[in-house]
Amino acid sequence: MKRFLAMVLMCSNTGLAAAQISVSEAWIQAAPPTVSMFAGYLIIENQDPTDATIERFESPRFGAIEMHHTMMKEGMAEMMHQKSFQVPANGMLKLEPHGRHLMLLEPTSPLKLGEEISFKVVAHDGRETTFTAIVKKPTVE
Ligand SMILES: [Cu+2]
Repeated sequence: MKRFLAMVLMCSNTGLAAAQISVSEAWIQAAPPTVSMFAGYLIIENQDPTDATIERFESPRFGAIEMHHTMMKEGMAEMMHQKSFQVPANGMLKLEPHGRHLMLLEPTSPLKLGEEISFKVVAHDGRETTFTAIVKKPTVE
């Protein structure tokens, strides 16, 4: 019973039309000032019992945002443009280096290290959420 109450309280924070997609660990790979194309990475979670099709990302900081998937083709890494990203029901999708990522184009001005940039992500069924991504150097693996 206690647990149920806690859940109700948590849900009531976001209201009835709770955003059932959420984003965490969003970051943008820092690049030299001459670069005008950036890669963004994040985790999208889908708390809904149906799959989510991510249709687009928006940010006032970029003129265009594409969804890409890096794949190996004959030994060469190639970026494939994706029309959407699928996030499984009650599951998550991780965008990470060497895999799926956001391609951030036409920045309004050079990105600064440590800058926090706001985004919106929209799914096919109208579900959307906002999030912030930080510009940082990749951690060495
Ligand atoms: Cu790309």
